[in-house]
Amino acid sequence: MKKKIYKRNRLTHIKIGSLIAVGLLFTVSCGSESTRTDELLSEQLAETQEQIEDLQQTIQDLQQNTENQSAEVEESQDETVLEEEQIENSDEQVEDSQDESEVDQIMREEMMLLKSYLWLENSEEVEELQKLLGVEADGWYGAVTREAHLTALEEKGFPAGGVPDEEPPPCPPQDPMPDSEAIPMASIVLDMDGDGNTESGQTYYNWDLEVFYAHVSGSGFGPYWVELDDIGVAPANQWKASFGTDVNADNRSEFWVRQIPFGASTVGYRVLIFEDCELKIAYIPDSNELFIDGGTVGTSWRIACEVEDGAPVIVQYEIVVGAVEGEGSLTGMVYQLSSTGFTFVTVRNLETFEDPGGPYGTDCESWIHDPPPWIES
Ligand SMILES: [Ca+2]
Ligand SMILES: [Ca+2]
Repeated sequence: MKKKIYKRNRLTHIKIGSLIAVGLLFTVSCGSESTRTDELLSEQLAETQEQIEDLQQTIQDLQQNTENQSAEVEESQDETVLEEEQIENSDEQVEDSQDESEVDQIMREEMMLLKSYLWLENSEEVEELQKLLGVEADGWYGAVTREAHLTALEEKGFPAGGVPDEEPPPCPPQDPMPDSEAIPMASIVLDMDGDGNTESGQTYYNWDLEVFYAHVSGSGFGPYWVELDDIGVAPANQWKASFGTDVNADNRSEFWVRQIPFGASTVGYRVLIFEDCELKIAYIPDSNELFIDGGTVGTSWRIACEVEDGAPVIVQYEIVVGAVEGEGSLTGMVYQLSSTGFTFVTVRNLETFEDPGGPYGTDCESWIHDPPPWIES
């Protein structure tokens, strides 16, 4: 546009130049004519001057227009630049706010993943987590959610500290125990399922069936019971709730019941555990024997809670005093408690094991009721 205006101006200048030249030539060539001719020339000159003035005015007008147009062009260019800048700025703002909301979203999601949840928790937080994980959003934290949660955490390299341990479904209560009479002895405190809530352990006897039972019940637990086999020969055998332990340090109590009388100056014990929603007898492997404590001067037994290769174990010692010093024997059967009962670990004897001299069982015992009689306080 500027170029066009410039061209037009140049043309105008050339035209004016030509007119002035013609006028001057005319004046020079006609200088010596008569007065009439002078008048005529004057008229022509005036006319020419007028034309020149008109042309000058035209030039001025044109220049003015050009300036105005340039100014307008610049102005509009400025406006365009301004508009472009504004557009850029608003683009940046949009991008900024998009970035911010994306960062917020990512942070929210990561917080959701890292949050701690409870097993079988039912909450809006779980529902949000499930939506994020892309599993059915029913609001319950169960096995499917846990699996997806673990995978998501692993993908991001996040710790899985907030993922709850998978727990078996709550145990249904057992059918009622046959109508039985509680053995008159104080019940003992246990936590058979390790949930932190204590249960009460007790023994019962059914006169019609002539059967003893061990029975455990508590808030949100059971009741559960198990028949105690009668291994004694004397009809007066009685099973009594004795004490609770956690010999394998899994926070789940073992329920010790003793048979009285078991024999002269000895006491026999059964150990009960709670596994797979059942109260069970933890037997000595391949045996119906009881754990025995006590004895005579010649032969005695000790039950000890000890450590074997770093693992808590129960050791059943049998100590035989020989007629002559040095002829005695000491044998310790080492058992480890597992979910199915006791498993045999090893045998200790005086060749492989130095007699600690008693009292035994001071390494790993965790008695949560009265200390057993062989622990000297
Ligand atoms: Ca409990
Ligand atoms: Ca235990």
